Amino acid sequence: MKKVLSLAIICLMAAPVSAAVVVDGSLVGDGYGTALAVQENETSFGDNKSELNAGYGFIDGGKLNLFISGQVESNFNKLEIWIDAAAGGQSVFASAGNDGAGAMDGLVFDAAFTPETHIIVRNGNAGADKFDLDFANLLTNAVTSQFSIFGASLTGSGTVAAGPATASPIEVGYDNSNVLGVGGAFPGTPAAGVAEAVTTGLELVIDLADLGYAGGDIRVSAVVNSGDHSFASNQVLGSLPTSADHLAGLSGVDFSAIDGDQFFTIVPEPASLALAGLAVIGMCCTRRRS
Ligand SMILES: [Ca+2]
Ligand SMILES: [Ca+2]
Ligand SMILES: [Ca+2]
Ligand SMILES: [Ca+2]
Repeated sequence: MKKVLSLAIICLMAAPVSAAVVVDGSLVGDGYGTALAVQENETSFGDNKSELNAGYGFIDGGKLNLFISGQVESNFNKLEIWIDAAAGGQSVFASAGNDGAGAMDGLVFDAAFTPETHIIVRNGNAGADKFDLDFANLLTNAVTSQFSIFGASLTGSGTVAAGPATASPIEVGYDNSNVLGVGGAFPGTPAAGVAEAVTTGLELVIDLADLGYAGGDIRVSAVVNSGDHSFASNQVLGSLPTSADHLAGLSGVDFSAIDGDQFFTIVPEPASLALAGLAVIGMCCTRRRS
């Protein structure tokens, strides 16, 4: 028993501290770790208006925690996020029909990226400030939409209620105060380290079941697009090669023909593995007592 307890203690010590994430649009203190994708292009959609500096994420407690540093302009430009969390999915984008996303139909993903989920984030003023999110299940074409997540504000913390595409709420935090990161001198290459210096942006906590997750890695792709989804910037994570211009219409883009991965990969953390190990140890202890 003493040896078992020692093993358990070692596992706990080895695991990263898994304090509750504060879903506020800041990655400070939440244990996101190092960036999984870093922007290699000065933004073509305006310095500190629309820029995707870096991507972060981890899987914990039955949730995907996702953080994209930077911001999307408050003119209803779109932040497109695709998530590949399961077998199957789309190699070529075919939208669920929400929000005019069909303008991107025909976008070819990297060969190793087959999303089941498409998320649209948008913010601006339509009588009042608002921040909206759509979550589309690309396998069923069900869509969960939530308008004015932060009330009459562009930023804050809030929740997307469960809906046709989601059995659980999505937690959302957004902070658009970034003045660091990549600049606007496109096409061009940002100075080393500037993208990783940004600590604010979009933060999402999504239930794994709503992603169809059954284990393994989760892959994420993000692009800043125009308000009608028809003219994309050069802000993509994983990054486009350096000195990229606007992608323009995504319906004519083939990410598999562009160098590098236009997605990034979230690998289950050692913490999850340690907890799984503890569960096994717990089962052993139970058996011994019985
Ligand atoms: Ca946070
Ligand atoms: Ca897939
Ligand atoms: Ca900037
Ligand atoms: Ca590629």
